Amino acid sequence: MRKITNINAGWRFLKAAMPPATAIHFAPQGEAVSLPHTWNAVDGQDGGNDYHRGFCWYVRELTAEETRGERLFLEVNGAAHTCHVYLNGELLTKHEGGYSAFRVELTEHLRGKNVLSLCVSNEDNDSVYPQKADFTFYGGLYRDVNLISVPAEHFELLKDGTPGIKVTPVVDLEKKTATVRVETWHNAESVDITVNGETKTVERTAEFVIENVHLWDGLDDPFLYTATAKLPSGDEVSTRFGCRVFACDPEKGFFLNGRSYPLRGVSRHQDLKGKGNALSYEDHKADMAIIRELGANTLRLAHYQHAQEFYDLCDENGLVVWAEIPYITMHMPNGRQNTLDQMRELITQCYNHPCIAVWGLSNEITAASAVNEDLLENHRALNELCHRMDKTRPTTMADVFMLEIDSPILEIPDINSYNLYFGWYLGELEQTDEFFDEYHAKYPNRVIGFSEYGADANPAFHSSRPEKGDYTEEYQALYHEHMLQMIEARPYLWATHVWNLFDFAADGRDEGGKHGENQKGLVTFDRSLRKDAFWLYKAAWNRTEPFVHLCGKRYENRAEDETEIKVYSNCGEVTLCVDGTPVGTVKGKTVFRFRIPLLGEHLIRAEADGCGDTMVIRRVSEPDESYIFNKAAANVTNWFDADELDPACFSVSDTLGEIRQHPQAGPIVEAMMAKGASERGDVADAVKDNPALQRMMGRMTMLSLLKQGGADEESIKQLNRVLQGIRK
Ligand code: GCB
Repeated sequence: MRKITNINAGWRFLKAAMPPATAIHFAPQGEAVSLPHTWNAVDGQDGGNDYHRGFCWYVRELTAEETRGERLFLEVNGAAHTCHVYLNGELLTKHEGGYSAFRVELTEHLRGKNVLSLCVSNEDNDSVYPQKADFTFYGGLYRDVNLISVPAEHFELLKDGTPGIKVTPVVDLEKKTATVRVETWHNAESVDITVNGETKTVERTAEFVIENVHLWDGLDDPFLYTATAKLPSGDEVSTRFGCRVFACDPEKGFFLNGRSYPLRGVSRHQDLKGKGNALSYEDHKADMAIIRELGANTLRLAHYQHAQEFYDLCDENGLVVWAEIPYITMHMPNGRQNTLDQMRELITQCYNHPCIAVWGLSNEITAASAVNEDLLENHRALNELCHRMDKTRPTTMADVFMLEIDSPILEIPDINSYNLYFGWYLGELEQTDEFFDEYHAKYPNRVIGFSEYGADANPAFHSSRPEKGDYTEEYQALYHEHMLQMIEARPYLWATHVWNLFDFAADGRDEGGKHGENQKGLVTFDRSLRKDAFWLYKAAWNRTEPFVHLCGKRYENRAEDETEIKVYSNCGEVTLCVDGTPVGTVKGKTVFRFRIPLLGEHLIRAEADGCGDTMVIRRVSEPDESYIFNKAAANVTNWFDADELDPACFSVSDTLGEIRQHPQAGPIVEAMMAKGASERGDVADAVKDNPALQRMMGRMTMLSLLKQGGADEESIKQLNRVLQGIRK
């Protein structure tokens, strides 16, 4: 019989590099910790990019009861990022890669008294991914650690953390049948495999046919079967599986079980405020509840292998998943083997999950690396590995916006996706639309998706004239309103994923009024607050629970005579009441806009289909400064909008592209750009040498470019005065 003993409790933690014998010696003085544990729960979330990246030790004595059994294996579900396992001071194995599980056999090395010590490191190096990205690379033993005791005859445990059983269902939608191939790995002569009440005794592999198959049908009906395999010794493994057909069409997008099923959802990191990546099962479940409430039908589980419990939750809840390894931002010539190892482990450990639709090879890998032969080779090797290990799922890649659409790297994965941040980091919102239109026109036979998009918002900041870079809740909402429409108008996009469902730790960031956080989440890092943009997507995606949401609840003090009241709802008609009196009803879809005069303090209520939402706002005489993050930028906008511009002449509201073509105005902005470039060194070189970036900048207004470059109010005014003197 197989016995699994969880050993999360009772560890001693030492935050220092030292030889194994020293670690054992000092262990009693170490901090008593229980797993899951990370040593970066605080310093990895508070900004400064100064969290501890180094070697730490976890030491634990194993009891006689825990070590009982014929053969004993240690299972580590997540040791970030490199782990050396010692038993009684003897090195048993080394594992590289912080997000996948591994096992090691202890049997031959057990003594009377047994001390397990794990040296875990998140130190930087040039061969284990990830090394460059914004999210915090927490170090720790942050997922379960178990002992598995099995009889001499048992299922394979070591190879890439295999579950020992692999299930491949192939569905015939017309006949309503599934042919289910079950492969097993073990050291016995035969195995009994059971699927759907039928048992077959075979050497290793059996095939079953399920008639009238009950499909795994996404959110509507994520039905799961179970396959069980048992050896004569009594060792048993089982896995759930789902029968479904995924398909992608370059024109029509994604299909589930033969019907159109546009994948619309969000990305998620495994981390939480105050806990780092050391999440409990309850935390995972709480995240899933928010995802279900939102109504997303797909998740990109970025940027690494997530916990098995979470893929299980996706199976059970019918989410279609993009799974990936942390081959991210920067290609490392010494890292090829690590990418292959991590991908092998991902596919071996996750193959049976029906939720997974695609394997992601890399993320924005050309952001800090050139497309050279080594990088291409690495991608080809990964792609071949995926195809060899899994004949049923396509590969994909998340491309960075400045990667040329005719780059040879795009030909490697089966389907593609772009991360685009027009309207946030660079450019205007509409450039996203143009990008996809151009791509689709040029490559009508390629499947393309939108793997990341988002804008940061700190829910403390507000504006009635939201704009890029102001970190207001209102700009984030407007950004996503645009993207929602852009996506709805392009059904060919096989999947779209908001970056990100939750704010997350990025210790190197210090922006938008917070240290150490990426604030592109629709929900705050501690999950306590849903930003307005959350309700936008809920209105568009959640079809089961009617609701109305008043936007701008946190924007209480408004210095204006008239104000916009915006409502997000999945109902078809919304009525607005001010101080108890109905003032209007709007019919529509998702976004409902009203304008009302502001006289003093008002009680605002929106109603639809028996649901309601209420807020209080008030008129104030001066803008509430606490709502403004970037006061300098806000001044520029106010000044600029108030100014009278002569439309017959150039101004900073024209695009760089238009101004550049004019014989008199062109050289002026070129000179200004050259001066800026000489002050910015290598960044400017990257821009100069990148034609895609140059084209994108050409479409931006001069004002937007200058603000993005941090220009002060005076120099913007100065340039505007000069341009206003030049007739178009
Ligand atoms: C990206 C990365 C993601 C970042 C995101 C951002 O393109 O893939 O890891 O967090 O941009 O917010 O800048």
